[in-house]
Amino acid sequence: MNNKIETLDEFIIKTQSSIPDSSGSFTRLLRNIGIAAKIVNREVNKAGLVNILGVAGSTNTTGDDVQKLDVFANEKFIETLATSGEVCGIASEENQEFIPVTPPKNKKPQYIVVMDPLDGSSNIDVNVSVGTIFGIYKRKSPSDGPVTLDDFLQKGTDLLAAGYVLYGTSTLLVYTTGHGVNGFTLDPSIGEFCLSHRNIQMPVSGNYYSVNQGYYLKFDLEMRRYIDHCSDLNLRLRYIGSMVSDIHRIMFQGGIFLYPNTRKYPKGKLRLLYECYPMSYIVEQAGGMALTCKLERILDIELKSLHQTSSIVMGSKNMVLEMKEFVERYGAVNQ
Ligand code: P6P
Repeated sequence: MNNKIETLDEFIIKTQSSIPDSSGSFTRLLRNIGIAAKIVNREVNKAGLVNILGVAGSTNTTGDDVQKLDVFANEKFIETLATSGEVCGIASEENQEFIPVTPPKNKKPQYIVVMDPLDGSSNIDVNVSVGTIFGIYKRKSPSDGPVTLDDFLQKGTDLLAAGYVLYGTSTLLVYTTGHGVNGFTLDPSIGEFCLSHRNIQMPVSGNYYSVNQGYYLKFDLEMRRYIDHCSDLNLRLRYIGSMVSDIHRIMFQGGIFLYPNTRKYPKGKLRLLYECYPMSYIVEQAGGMALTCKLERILDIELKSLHQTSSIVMGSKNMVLEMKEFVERYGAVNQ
């Protein structure tokens, strides 16, 4: 029985051959994301002890109150990514505009990082799990020029890698480069993310559905009918208010996550670039599905603006296909 610990760094180096033209840059970038996650984890774990709880007094692109830990996480990820020397630009939920990164001398960084540095931050003050979501693209503009908005307006199918960090009962980093999904658990005693969940495969069905029931009456008919069906089947409703946490459960136990459009969010609430695309890439790589409530594949949707939102239904393949039947039967899409 091989019980040798395999660290994230070792795993990245071992699998870097699967990354096109990997000159070590991609490896260094992923390792820096792991470093930033460890720094944020340290603060998340002691948030109750030091004065970084509570609202920072500003709001982000969706009008959510920005919590101090949001600001800390955003700053740490930007700082760590920028000093990696591998990133030419960053887009963050916390920043209205993209952030160009000045390259080190004699380097022409090729990678763009999009991120939600602290997803579900309304949970921070009540000690409920939160997460980080990230995606990595290759720049499209010439590498000797400035990074442009077009470098960020790429579809989900153009992602090179996507991952999330879950700051929960333990801290996990889960990511894909298009060759399956692997999970790494942080071992605080050695300060390393260690391979703990190899080649994660999502169950094709499950007993959980995850939706904000409070908006039920504001969903379209077909969504309400499908949610009624989940209830009729006595499925268990689990909704944490942090997409990373809700999807992480589904990755292992199966189930379906829904954030449909409502009157308040007619185009959906969740952000395509740094929430829906990366999480959908991971879900598909684990054998699941991710669609809009109008049955478009999330990864295929054209991105027209940095903070564009979308409705989303994602999770176990058979459950998403069943939801699709309800949309076809009750949805305005057929009228
Ligand atoms: P609501 C967190 O703010 C988030 O972006 C996702 O992580 C989460 O699934 C959703 O919004 C929760 O939104 O409207 O149910 O509070």
